[in-house]
Amino acid sequence: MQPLVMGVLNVTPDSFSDGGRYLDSERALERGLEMVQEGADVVDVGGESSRPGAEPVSEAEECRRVLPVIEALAPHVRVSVDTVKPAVAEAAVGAGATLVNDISASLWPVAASTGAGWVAMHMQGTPRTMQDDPRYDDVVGEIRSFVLARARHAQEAGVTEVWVDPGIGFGKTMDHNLALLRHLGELVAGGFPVLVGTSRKSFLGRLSPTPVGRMASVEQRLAASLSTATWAMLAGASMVRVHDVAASVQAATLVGQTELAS
Ligand code: HH2
Repeated sequence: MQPLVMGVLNVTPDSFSDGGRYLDSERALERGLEMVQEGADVVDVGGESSRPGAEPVSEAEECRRVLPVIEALAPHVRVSVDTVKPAVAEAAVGAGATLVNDISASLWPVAASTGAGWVAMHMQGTPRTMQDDPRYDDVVGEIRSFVLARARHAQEAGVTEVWVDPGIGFGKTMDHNLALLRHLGELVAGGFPVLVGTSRKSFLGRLSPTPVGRMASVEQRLAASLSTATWAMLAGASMVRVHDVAASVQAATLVGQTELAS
């Protein structure tokens, strides 16, 4: 089956890639509708940045940012809410979101009580400190066990649509991220649909060819973002979370077509 594309829409002043661009609801809605035109299957609306070192925001402020955008977008496309706060997730589902994208992997009770789908993502530590010194004995095995255990738990609690996500960049070094991509098939074999988000992340800035010693800017990470998204889809990911929707939809279509070819 053709993998799905989830477009990122951050209604925040400080997200690492699109921070400040869509803080205004009108502009956020415009970008959301543009993503629909570009072929996004899901638009993921977030009101709190999770970039390394990001400051938390209050529940009221997060709701103020995301709810009007979710309400306006929901008639046009499937909407997910990117939050770690139960009250925000609940309000977002009330406003029309049908998927809770949860980087804390703890909100399954909200999904169970509202009937929404749920994404369980792995993160080591919290956004403030997660990149300080992440360590694992067996990064692939530990993350696989963690997300699959949470996913089974959610299923037992009555959540009918459960996704798992290795959490690229969330308490992971470059080597950890690459190992997770290399061995993604092991997570896919766990039996839950897999979501992967590599889009424009900083480890790609270090891989993209630029003058020695320089990081590629977020705008210079399209090729690496697309390559890693395509890698993930070929390894069996059922959805990729991306900023560059139009290009990623082309890649997803290509992957879908190659699967049909004999
Ligand atoms: N990455 C980010 C945020 N949410 N959710 C899932 N399921 N998987 C991810 O890899 C993921 C995520 C970070 O990216 P972004 O939203 O662009 O930036 P910020 O956290 O600064 O708002």
